[in-house]
Amino acid sequence: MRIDVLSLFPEMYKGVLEHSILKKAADNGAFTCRITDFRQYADNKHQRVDDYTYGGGAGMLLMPQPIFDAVEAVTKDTGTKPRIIMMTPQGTRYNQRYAEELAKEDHLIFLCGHYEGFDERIRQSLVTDEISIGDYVLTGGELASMVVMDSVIRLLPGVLGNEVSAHTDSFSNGLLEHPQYTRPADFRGMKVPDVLLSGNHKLIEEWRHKESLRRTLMRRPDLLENRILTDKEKEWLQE
Ligand code: 6GU
Repeated sequence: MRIDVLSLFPEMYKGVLEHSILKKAADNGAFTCRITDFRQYADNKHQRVDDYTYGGGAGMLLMPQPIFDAVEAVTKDTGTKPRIIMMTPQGTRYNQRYAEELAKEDHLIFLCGHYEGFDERIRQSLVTDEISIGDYVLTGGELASMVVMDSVIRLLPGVLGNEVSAHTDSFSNGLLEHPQYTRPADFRGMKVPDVLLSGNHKLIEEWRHKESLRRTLMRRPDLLENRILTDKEKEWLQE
């Protein structure tokens, strides 16, 4: 996967892409990431990228020209059609399903504003997706784009060493993760449930599934609203 980020603060991405799983994924060629400061595409003498809003009012808006030109520059010579993603609190609320959809793409371009909003023509004629990462306001789209990038990159083939972990973790089956334990079996009198020590894999799977369902019901009942329950799951919820 190819990832391009257009941001006025490219330094913010330092560190995030250079550690742990993301670094390993980049080193292994699972993705390439290029951060572009779109100020360099401003065609005016002072390299301005924003201007006052028509009609008046407080605040500045990012102008179309530098962003259109920057997108044209990063898409030239790439045969494929990119997803052009505007990071904005007005966007579609991001979730795991969205991450899975983006992970199938060849090329993602993130547009990040800071302080300012975007001229509406960027939305209308350039952008394919508008994404918000939740119902709160950040100072800019950079952190939000890093959240999206992280969640997409970990789904790319070969990135998670243990392939099952991407499929069994929270949300991929629509449920929260079940409780987990490591050694010792008894820590200060707090014991690991017997079933997990039983060696009976069928019973263990059933216990985990049931605990996932129970935890989801207690903490995030909203996740069950749009999920079709199996007969077995309905039975468990009756208990
Ligand atoms: Cl994508 N941007 C900003 N500025 N704030 C946000 C957001 C994005 N998602 C949630 N809050």
